[in-house]
Amino acid sequence: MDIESNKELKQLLLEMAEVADFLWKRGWAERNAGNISISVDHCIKKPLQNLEAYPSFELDRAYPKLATKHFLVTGTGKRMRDLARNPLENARIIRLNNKGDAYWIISQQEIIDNFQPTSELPTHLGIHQMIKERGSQEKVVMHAHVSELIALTQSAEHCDEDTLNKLIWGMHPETMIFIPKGIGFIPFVMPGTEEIARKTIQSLADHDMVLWEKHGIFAIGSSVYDTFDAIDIVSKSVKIWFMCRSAGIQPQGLSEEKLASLRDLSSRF
Ligand code: 2HA
Ligand code: ZN
Repeated sequence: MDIESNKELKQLLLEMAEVADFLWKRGWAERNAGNISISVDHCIKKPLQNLEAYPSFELDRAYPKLATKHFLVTGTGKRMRDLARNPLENARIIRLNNKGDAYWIISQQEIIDNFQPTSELPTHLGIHQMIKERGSQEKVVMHAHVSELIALTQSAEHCDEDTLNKLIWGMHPETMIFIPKGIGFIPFVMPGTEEIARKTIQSLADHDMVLWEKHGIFAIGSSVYDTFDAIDIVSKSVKIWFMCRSAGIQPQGLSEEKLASLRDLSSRF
């Protein structure tokens, strides 16, 4: 399948590339850090028929809700800065089979360049399946190594959801407005595993994003811009907290009362 001949797909790939550049420039995507997937079924009007011609790969588990679905995914080992400059080489479309337990890479017919989807594919697919199950509209899953957030998880005191969320909400009113369900926290688990995927999905059921101890963040959104913005807002709050601490100021945060009013305001958005 040729991405360039499909206007909508091409647009999504360009948006993914632009946000990859943001991640790189923020310093949240060293080497091959970070990964993005976008549900692109709505762009595929005529699904391919000759799937046998494409490389196929089994998954470790089935994702029945994702059977026959298409995703634009970044590649394992690929750099966000390279994706920004050369999107076609660093992201591909995968299409799951009828059972949702294997996939084809369908945007690289006859190109044997060893492209493999992100090592965090289990978490990406698990989240896309959760989104389908709950019937919500998010299309994008994004992972980045946000330094400020990783730094916080170096302190046992902040490896706790209540402390973490009080901190982020307290630094700026818009954090509560845009991230009202807060951040879920997952104590260290090996990356790329089914275990981390399962825990992330559980945690996303009642949070806006999930922080992996000493590793990074996973967020979802309706577009790559939305998803990036959510991460950016949280990062801003944590930066303010660190700035205060570096200047010897103990940040006061917003009171419970003010946070409750902001929560009310957020529910009206
Ligand atoms: O894509 O960030 O967690 C590389 C990673 C793995
Ligand atoms: Zn990572």
